[in-house]
Amino acid sequence: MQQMRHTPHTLDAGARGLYSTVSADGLHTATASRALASEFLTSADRLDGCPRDDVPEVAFAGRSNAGKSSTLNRLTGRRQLARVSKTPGRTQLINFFSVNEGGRLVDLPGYGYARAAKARQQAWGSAVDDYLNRRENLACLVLVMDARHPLKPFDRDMIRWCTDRAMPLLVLLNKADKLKRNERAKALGSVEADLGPSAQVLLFSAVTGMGAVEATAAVREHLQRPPAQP
Ligand SMILES: Nc1nc2c(ncn2[C@@H]2O[C@H](COP(=O)(O)OP(=O)(O)OP(=O)(O)O)[C@@H](O)[C@H]2O)c(=O)[nH]1
Ligand SMILES: [Mg+2]
Repeated sequence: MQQMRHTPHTLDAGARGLYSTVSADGLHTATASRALASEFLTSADRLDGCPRDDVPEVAFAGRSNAGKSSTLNRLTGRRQLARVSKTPGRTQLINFFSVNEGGRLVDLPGYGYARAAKARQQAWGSAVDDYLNRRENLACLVLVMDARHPLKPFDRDMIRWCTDRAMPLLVLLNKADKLKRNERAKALGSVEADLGPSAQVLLFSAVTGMGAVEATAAVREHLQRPPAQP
């Protein structure tokens, strides 16, 4: 098993923002919402390149450009841990990050990146499909959607995939900073009504930190649990 490093690192303004949103209700909340300090571990372009051990993983899936890598950075308190880009298709490999307190975060390539060559798109797609269908380490899927354009066909496929396997699902309506207050409430209400009680749905912004305390606590809980049985 790969040794996890406990390298000290500096929290950036994002992580401090995460702390400052913790109110006075005590140490427990502060611990549960602390950023998930992490280090890059490795990348894989297919399933057999993934780490071989039984460390639980929480994977970030979603359409290209939805903000998966930005979300991972927000939750780890490190602005540049996973690579972010305005151009869709930035993340092209399955990227693994070791969480210092245990578990791993996995940044998946996005779906629906039209400008990539078809053959490459299919190669990424099959690596992600294999990861989702065969990776026994997977403990929870975080589905990142653009709050302005939720529940596209790919998102629905992912939700169905989770429901069919009883895979824990956390849905983040990212880029909520781009919505007005009433639009946020509407987006949250309609996605919650659509999904029912099987998934936790949060308004989120990787940029402002909205929803980060709740999302961090949810992810942390899944990282501490053994992976679901296949
Ligand atoms: N306003 C706003 N922009 C965001 C937010 N999250 C991400 N972005 C921007 O959206 C773009 C895509 O972000 P990424 O994190 O690279 O998206 P991704 O889902 O990892 O994309 P792929 O790796 O291509 O699949 C970047 O320009 C980010 O700065 C957010 O919460 N609010
Ligand atoms: Mg990415």
